[in-house]
Amino acid sequence: MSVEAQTVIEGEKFFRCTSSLDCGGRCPLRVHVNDGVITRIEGDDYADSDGQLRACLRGRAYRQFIYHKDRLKFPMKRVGERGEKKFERISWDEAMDTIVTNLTRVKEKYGEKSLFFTSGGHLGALHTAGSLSKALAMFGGYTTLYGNISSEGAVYAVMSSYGDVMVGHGREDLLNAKLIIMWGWDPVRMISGTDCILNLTKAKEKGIPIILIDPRYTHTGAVFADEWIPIIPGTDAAMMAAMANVIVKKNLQDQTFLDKYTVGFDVFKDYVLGTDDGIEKTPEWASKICGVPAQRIEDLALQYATTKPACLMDCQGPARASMGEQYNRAAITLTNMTGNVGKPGGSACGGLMGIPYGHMFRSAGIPGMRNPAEAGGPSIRGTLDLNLRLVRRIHTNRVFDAMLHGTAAGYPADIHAAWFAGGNVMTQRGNLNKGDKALKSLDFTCGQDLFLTPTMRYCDIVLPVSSFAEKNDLTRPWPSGPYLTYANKAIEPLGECKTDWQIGNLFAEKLGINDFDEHTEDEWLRLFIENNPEYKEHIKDYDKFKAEGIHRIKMDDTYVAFRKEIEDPENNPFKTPSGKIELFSQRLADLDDPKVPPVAKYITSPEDRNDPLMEKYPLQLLSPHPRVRAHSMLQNVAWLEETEPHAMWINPVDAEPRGIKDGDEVYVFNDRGKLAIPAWVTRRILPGVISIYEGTYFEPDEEGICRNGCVNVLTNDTYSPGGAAALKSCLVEVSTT
Ligand SMILES: Nc1nc2c(c(=O)[nH]1)N[C@H]1C(S)=C(S)[C@@H](COP(=O)(O)OP(=O)(O)OC[C@H]3O[C@@H](n4cnc5c(=O)[nH]c(N)nc54)[C@H](O)[C@@H]3O)O[C@H]1N2
Ligand SMILES: Nc1nc2c(c(=O)[nH]1)N[C@H]1C(S)=C(S)[C@@H](COP(=O)(O)OP(=O)(O)OC[C@H]3O[C@@H](n4cnc5c(=O)[nH]c(N)nc54)[C@H](O)[C@@H]3O)O[C@H]1N2
Ligand SMILES: [Mo]
Repeated sequence: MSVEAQTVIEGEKFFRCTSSLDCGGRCPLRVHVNDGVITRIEGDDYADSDGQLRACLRGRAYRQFIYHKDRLKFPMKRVGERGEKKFERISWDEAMDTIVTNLTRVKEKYGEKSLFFTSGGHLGALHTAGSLSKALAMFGGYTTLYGNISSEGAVYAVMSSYGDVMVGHGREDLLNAKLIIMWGWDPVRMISGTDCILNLTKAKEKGIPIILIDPRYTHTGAVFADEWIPIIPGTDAAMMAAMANVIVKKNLQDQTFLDKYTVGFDVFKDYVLGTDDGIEKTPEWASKICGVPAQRIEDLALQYATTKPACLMDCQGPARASMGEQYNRAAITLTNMTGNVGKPGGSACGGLMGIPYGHMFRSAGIPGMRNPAEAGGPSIRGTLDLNLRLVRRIHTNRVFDAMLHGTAAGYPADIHAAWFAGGNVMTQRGNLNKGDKALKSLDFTCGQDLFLTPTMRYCDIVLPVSSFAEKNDLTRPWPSGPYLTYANKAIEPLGECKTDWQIGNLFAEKLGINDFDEHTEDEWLRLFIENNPEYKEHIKDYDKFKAEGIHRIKMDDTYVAFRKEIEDPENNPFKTPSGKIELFSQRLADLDDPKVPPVAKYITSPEDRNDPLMEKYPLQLLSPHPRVRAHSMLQNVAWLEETEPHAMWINPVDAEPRGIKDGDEVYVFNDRGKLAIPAWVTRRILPGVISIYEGTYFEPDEEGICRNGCVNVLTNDTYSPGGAAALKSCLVEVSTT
């Protein structure tokens, strides 16, 4: 422990830490340690309470996570069937030897592409699977995933429109808005940056009108919204097109802005007026699709177009659907029509909401190494053609299908072995019953985690990983800053746990690679700061940064996406081919595919309400992120579970005819799977829609029913034409038997 620990209570030290989980925020924590054991975890003590970055209930419960009785402490080998929980303790030597022997065997028999590798779980700089991916590249290479399961729809929308992903504003900018529309955005639950809720609270106190558009009356809606407009999932682009229609008909669009900064608005105008396809996108037209009364659509359009500046907050979740990117593309079009881009109090839309400072997209880490298994073939740089992007990689929501069907089905490889270095695919990807077959079909599997997750249960060798409190690292604010964090090691690793970095090094050592790791932990972390422009600009004194655990970046003005592009367009073109914001994208037009229209459009898609499958499975299933977990992490932490037991949201209109009463255990099913879960009968969800939070472990019983309510036994393992994982496009039925 190199940082000078501070003493507040006799015999007790505290360490300045943060988590590194994929949790929606990044909170300073004070981890109190007595005799090598964590006794308490407290939040930020920054003197200026307005600038405090306060941890949510999850951060406050980390002690039960770190010391959970189910923590893995030793390497293990599987002694039962894949998927069962039967394992035996082995030594690190035996574990690593088994891995090397089997991977070598598979590589020699089937080639390097037959090894699948994926990582995740730790949003830090050093203790990630960086060293392991480097060692695997030296070993010969591997096949991996393409696409961000969180935000690929949003990424597609912003890259085609703006050519850039930095589309967020500093959270304090919410106070500059005269109207806030939360369109599928629920930050009370998903956090959206640790400084978000304080600023939203201030916006509310300031009297700024706040409107929620969501199929669910969310926690954010309940606390902050003046009005909830429920909407049928997957139809946002229709309602947005109708708002655009109203704005155009009243000539309320900011034509000067559109002419100066954008291209192709006329093509979108032809779409909303129906001059191109004969269907005018009126509020009446949209109302039949999205379920929102026509008058309400018209009034909102007028309010939005005449209130300046107005902040339209779209997000990533609604875009995780079979035509998801159109929601973000349409939101981008609306915010441009009203001239709200690049301006304080406005928004660029696009669902990513990141700002550059401390943003997870800007990483520091061990320099990577080219993966030889991906060599050759066409360059995919800059292309929006998803098929091209998938030439060498497997779509992130298609991993199981690729394992089962391989090159015969057009995938880049036939997978025979897999290494899961973090991430929990057997809970967090669509269609887990297919996953069960896929993982059972492999020759060899291994992985590392803090827990015996469902994914680890399918591994032949399982390695135990240290938690964030057991290592020093730079951690990344999610999704925005403006601050940088350092998580200090507070305790020694539990049992024989190692970090991913150490595991990568050990694997390289076993392979006989000499001088693989050039630096110690402390040297690496110092180097990351020296070599990364973002850190280097702000961190002048490493030791001070380490001791304080956080560096708050003083900003002259709040960060506003594209401010300089709008204020000084001559010198700051957008990074699109035209140098302007592309409401019409020629790159998309060139693809000549009706499913990737060059302007935003409402298009029906599989497993929305137009699908004939509705007759068999008449309910749309949403699976938002859980308030009491970070995906599948913080599973079984009693303090958290107690605050919100796992349950399915269902409207009384759907519950009554099915004989479902509040608290009843019900079955939810479709052709992909079946789960059991208690029902929460509530008017907080639109009729025809149910909701189950993602992230409870996949625990099928002997009949294949997941009695732990893991929603991904039901979801699709497909993706949209723009690459969004289609997890929210899912039709089901519910019954009591
Ligand atoms: N139905 C449905 N499914 C979804 C979503 C949805 O909205 N609906 N959302 C999707 C989204 S946005 C995401 S980001 C994904 C998340 O999907 P994953 O990243 O696969 O899920 P996590 O539960 O975050 O898994 C992280 C795992 O890493 C482990 N871990 C933590 N720290 C470390 C470490 O330092 N090293 C290692 N080796 N392991 C570590 C944790 O114990 C945990 O098991 O889920 C997706 N799945
Ligand atoms: N507590 C907690 N916070 C988290 C996470 C976590 O696991 N737990 N995960 C983090 C991660 S990795 C990510 S990517 C983000 C995810 O953030 P998001 O992806 O935005 O969150 P989701 O929970 O998927 O959904 C947001 C809202 O969209 C609504 N919604 C769903 N479908 C539609 C639709 O068709 N139209 C409209 N208008 N609304 C719809 C849902 O009801 C929900 O309220 O959250 C982060 N924050
Ligand atoms: Mo995510």
